Amino acid sequence: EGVGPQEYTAIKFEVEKWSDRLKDSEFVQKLKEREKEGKVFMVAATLRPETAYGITNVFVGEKIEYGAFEAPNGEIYLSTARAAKNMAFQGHSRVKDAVNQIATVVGHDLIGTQLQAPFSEHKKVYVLPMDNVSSTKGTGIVMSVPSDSPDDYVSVMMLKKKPAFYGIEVEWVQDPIAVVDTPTYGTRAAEMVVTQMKIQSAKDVVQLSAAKELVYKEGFYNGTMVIGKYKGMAVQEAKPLVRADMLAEGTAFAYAE
Ligand code: A2H
Repeated sequence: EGVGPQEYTAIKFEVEKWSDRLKDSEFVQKLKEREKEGKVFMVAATLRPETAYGITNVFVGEKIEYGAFEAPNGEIYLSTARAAKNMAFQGHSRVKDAVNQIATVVGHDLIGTQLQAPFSEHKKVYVLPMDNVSSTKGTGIVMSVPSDSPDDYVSVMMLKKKPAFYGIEVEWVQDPIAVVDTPTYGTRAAEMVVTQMKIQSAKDVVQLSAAKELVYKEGFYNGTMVIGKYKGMAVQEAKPLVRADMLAEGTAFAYAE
């Protein structure tokens, strides 16, 4: 882990339709009773909010336990209990109060849930599984940007190859979107580096970590936005502007840990 606190942007994805796996579940029942009090969102923590235009899906860990927590503004957020506690100290959750954990669900049962993603070119995105999601980082929910993240690209590639094996529909895996242009790797930096390094699986952790380093550095320091309000601007300059817009619109909030 790094030295100082990480300043994440916590992006909110409103739940459009729960997975069929949650049909008749106590989880959905409990939320139904509360939904009139506030909309339900899955919350993903990112260090690269300017890549949100390229979100194709959201990842959860199948074995990770998530809770639904009431926020002071009346909205309901899905995250790990650990993150909800951090949010409480930062004014975004009431989980300090035990009564404010509304319901609990395991990641496996969230697969196939449909979410609204107004900031992405794909307005509807699905929840998909990823082995490398950590339960002790961010909210335990990851926004997937396969154009600019080798982790996300490899996971999406594996899901697309064997949808039945992973228990998903192939249509839930949507196409990458060009977000950032880089001098060395073009607009599909993650795909280019993963292909060049012949990375076949998320289990190639050493290679994948080298790919991440290359893609992140090139995208963040040498990249130019090719989409959205800040098209043509350097990524480094666009990042704080996109973040500020999302915070102002209420589609995201600041989250540190
Ligand atoms: B980033 P750091 Cl395009 N488990 O968002 C695993 N990974 C997680 C996570 C968790 N529980 N929570 C967040 N993350 C990912 C976008 C992105 C990210 C791009 C490029 C680089 C990048 C799209 N995924 O991160 O360990 C999230 O992926 C580069 C570091 O706290 C989050 O930002 O430094 C990043 O890891 C946070 O990683």
